[in-house]
Amino acid sequence: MIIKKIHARQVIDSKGYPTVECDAATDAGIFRAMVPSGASIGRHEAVELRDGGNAFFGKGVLKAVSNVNKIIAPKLIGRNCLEQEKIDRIMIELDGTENKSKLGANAILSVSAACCKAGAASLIVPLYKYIGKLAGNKEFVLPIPMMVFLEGGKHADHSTDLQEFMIMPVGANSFSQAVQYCVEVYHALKESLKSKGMNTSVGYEGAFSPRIGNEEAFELLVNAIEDAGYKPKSEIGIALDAAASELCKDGKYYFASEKRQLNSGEMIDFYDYLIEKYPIVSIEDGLGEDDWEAWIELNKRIGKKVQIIGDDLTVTNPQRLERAIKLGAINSILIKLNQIGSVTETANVIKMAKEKKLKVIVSHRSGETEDTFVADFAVGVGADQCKFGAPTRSERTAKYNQLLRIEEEIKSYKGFYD
Ligand code: 2PG
Ligand code: MG
Repeated sequence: MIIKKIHARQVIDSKGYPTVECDAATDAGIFRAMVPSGASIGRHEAVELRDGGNAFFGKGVLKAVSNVNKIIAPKLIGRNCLEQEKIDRIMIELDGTENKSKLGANAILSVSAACCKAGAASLIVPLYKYIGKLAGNKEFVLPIPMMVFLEGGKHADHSTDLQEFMIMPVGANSFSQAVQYCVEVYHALKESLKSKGMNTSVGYEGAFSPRIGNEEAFELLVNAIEDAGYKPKSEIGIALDAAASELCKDGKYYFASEKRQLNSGEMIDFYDYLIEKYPIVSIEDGLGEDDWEAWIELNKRIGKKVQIIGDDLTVTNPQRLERAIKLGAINSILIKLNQIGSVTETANVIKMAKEKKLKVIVSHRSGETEDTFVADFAVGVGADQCKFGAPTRSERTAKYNQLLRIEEEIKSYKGFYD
């Protein structure tokens, strides 16, 4: 079906900052995509184009919007919306830079995702199935959710140095049961915080952000899992996103709330200690984005026991993933569409990761929107897990709820230990 119109505009994301929204029109209707935005942004991510200046504290995206409307749209109008790869290639070539700094990854991704939705609609198939076709995947499974319950770092004020303390319902038998486990533990945690006189205000992703120590967070989670009637580890595990690049300065990791600093080796010892003491099943960005040697050591030391996930390390980038695979730095990869900036490139990185038997976790950003594209994308590419925030706040629940809808069509749910 022919793309008749492409039109972008500036809208607002869940953090209250501008982001790009794009409409792609065909005879089947108008298909809309919105772009998310991170707070702890990896140094090697594709460029999110911001206007600078005074408006919106420099965070406006009118340049990116204009790049869609004036540069990208004229080249795509009249093309077939089913040519996803070609559409993405045209935009990559129009940009012409390594990191999409000319047009902006936010501009390009908005068009890429809107055209993808138009493609699915033109074939009258569910979006996840269409994405499966694009990604060469026929095995649709519901991903295991990784839900964040306590957040600090750049995501909340006055809380932990480590960024995200999540739970994974590893013992659930279906996606809807996994959601139930998580929701029950979330409310158990809220009650326990209240009973201790702790603050129950939330951070960017809907997780609680009380003033607590880093290790205390694990204790609170274990207690909440038990309070809700579940068994830590066998039924519900803990996943950590340290977002360690944010702690790292001159080769040292600073824990401001504890006024202590660790070197890379001490960080690895710290994780070794944590996984022995708590039911941790996964560690994301345990080390800084360029601390390669230490990553190799971390994966060697504890990669057999827990997931070692690259996020800022790999930034959904094929070259960085290739290096990580070659060095044996990770056993899992976090995938964020806006780290690389197009549907096709993201699907290709996932293919690479799967070929090397890495676990694939499709993720939101701390700044989100009501768009649920990423939920269909996770199922379409056959991701093992998904990370879409807390089971609260509409921009997060929109994704989980979309997966609940998809579950009515496909029941397949692989266990964590399968
Ligand atoms: C992360 C993400 C999402 P941000 O580090 O994994 O939780 O955070 O979007 O701020 O980079
Ligand atoms: Mg992360």
